[in-house]
Amino acid sequence: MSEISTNANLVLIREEGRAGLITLNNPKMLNALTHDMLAPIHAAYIKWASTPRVYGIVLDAVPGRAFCAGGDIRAMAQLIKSDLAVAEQFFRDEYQHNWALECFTKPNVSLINGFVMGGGAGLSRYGTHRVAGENFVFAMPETKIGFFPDVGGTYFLPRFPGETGMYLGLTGASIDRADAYCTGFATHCIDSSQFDLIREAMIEGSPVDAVLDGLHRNPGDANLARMQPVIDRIFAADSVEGVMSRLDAESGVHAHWAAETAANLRQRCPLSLKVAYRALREGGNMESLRDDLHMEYRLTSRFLRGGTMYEGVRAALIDKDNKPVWQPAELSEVSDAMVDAYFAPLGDGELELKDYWKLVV
Ligand code: QUE
Repeated sequence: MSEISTNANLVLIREEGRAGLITLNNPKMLNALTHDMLAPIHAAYIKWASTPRVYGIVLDAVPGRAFCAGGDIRAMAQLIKSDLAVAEQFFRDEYQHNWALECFTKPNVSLINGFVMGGGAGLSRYGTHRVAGENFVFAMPETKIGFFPDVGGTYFLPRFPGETGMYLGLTGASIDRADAYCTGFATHCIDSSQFDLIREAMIEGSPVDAVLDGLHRNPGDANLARMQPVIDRIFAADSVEGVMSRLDAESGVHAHWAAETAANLRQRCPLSLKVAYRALREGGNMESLRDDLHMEYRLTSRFLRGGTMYEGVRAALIDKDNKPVWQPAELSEVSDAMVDAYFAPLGDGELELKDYWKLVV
């Protein structure tokens, strides 16, 4: 881990009064997470965990389109080709940070007013409070880039109501703050014009629940809640092929939605869909995020070595043709044995999450 002060321009870290304040500051890159950002963020949490003056943490982003769009997968695509060991170390450190956040006991408030996707969800989800501003947009879009919903996505998505997490994890669909509030991803809906008040209250050490509950406003009806009965009926199928055939068979008022959803899924990486489906089911039965991250790291290690991730990033972010050529190209060509191989233990290469009490001394 590098010093808390390195690359301080990409992430601003300071203490004010009773608060530790972290601001993501690379808006041109939609605050996509890099190793250089992650290391000082992690170090700050570890330090503040044992700083009595610090009542709690506020994580936010400079005003712009994004809170955090995910990992810097453009850089990751290059690393896959140049240095696989460094690529793997990024994910190890990211998952270690996710686990540290899950163990962190002080108030830990993310102020989110823009895209929060992938790695950005991992930075915020395990805090105590997630405040959604008016421009909040959440997604776990990794099946679009030949990967899977990681950073504990396979742990928290199955804990969304019914099959809504399976729907979001497979399709990569985006949701607004009313939807995110009904899933529990957002704990409060507060317009960004009020974010200064929240920061000030944290700096004063005012009890966080009373502050946020007082500012929260009803976000209105959630599309996702309205769609949940049909999502539950279709995404409860016991395989991706089962989901597809239920979508294709849908008639009546939801036929148009089902056709669009099926067309969307047919553009996703078939291997990603089958691995994500199984990981979301298994993650839903796990007792701890810790166990889930061990599973996810096995998958990550396999995806880094498979060809799909590079191809997905190429099509979405490098060439921007949005025409990924997936191998295998069809769901029917992704065998159970191929999926099993992704879940197999890594031997000497397993993720080893440090116990939190060994991090915080
Ligand atoms: C799926 C993803 C990501 C994505 C696009 C997808 C993702 C991510 C980015 C991204 C956005 C802006 C950047 C950048 C990366 O796009 O995780 O470097 O400047 O970080 O379809 O998972």
